[in-house]
Amino acid sequence: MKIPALLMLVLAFSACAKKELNVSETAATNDSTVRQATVEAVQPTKAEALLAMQCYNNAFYHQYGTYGPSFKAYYYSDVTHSGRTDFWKSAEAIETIIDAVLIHNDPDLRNKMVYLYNGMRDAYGLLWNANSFNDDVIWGALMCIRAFQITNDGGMKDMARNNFDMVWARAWDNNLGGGLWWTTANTSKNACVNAPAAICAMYLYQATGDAGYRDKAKMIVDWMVSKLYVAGTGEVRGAMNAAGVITEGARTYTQGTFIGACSMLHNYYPSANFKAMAAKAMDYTKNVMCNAQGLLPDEYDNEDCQGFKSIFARWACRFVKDHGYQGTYASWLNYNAAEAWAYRNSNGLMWGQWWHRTPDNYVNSFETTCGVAMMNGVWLF
Ligand code: 7K2
Repeated sequence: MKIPALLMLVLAFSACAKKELNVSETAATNDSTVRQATVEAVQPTKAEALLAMQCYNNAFYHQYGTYGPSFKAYYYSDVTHSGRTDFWKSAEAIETIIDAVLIHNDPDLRNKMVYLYNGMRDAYGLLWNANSFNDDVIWGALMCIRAFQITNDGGMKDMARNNFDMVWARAWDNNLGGGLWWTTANTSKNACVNAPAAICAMYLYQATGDAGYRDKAKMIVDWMVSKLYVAGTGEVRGAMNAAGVITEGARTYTQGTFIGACSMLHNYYPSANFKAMAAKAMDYTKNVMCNAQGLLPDEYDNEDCQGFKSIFARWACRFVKDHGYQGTYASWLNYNAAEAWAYRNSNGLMWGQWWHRTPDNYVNSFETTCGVAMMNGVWLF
């Protein structure tokens, strides 16, 4: 029997609603009680991981017209639909739907992924050289090359390649021994451009066969190891300024993207230390950045930080899968997925504070990528 699309939508929407909590609502007033009480949170199923993505789309996805023979779409920045999510957050929200497409192979999600990509082309054009943030351009290029891996659409590959090349040309130099500048002002070299650029370059190498991209990835990570990575602890620091002074510490996304880059480089340079450094960076995140129960931090410093955990989840889970680290890290990552889902709101949205209930009326679309990426990420391994 064919279920009408509208009915499907209604079913999906109503299923987003949170059915039960593992702790009483009153316990949510006492943080320490909640943290203790929810260690037993029930592991979300794969169907729930798909549902989480669908709830996200119900809240934020907006299709706004045709794009050639296809359609274009964007994610709203928040539940009030006050406007379009900005460039880099859009790229990361699309990375989140890419994660879900890879897990579920769901045709509706795949279509939405393509329409969202079209929406980026529609809003920002093909070459993003007007954007002075090299990190933004790299997040966009990374999204494109990952979408290409699913669709084999040459336009996606070209967009990734041309934008990566543009950043490389304007941002790499030998000041500080190498590394990409964060913006065109050339004031600091940050993890948030270098590590995702290394991942993007490895995917470009795989997509084009051009070994120059693999070489660039290695140069970037070697530079990060020399300047931003702390060998004794596994911390991946955020930035070094033009005077060579470290100006930012670790974030979950500096850890996650470094882990992702090392994880890929290991396959081509197995005798180097890449896999061990990735594991060390995982350990730092788990043992130093998480709370006593292993819950990832809230990262509410500013609005850019609120979605960092989705980036961590993506690359940490892939590392676990690709290098067989389930025995070491699966229960920790599963715990985070379970906690995020346990505290979803009545629309099935998960904020960044995975230790108490998401309010029904307060959520932005970047922050809420985190739980979705975490829940889908754990189904990779
Ligand atoms: O300082 C960098 C980075 O190292 C740090 O982790 C984050 C969060 O802030 C910036 S990156 C954020 C920028 C990305 N491009 C668009 C800008 O509007 C945004 O500030 O503190």
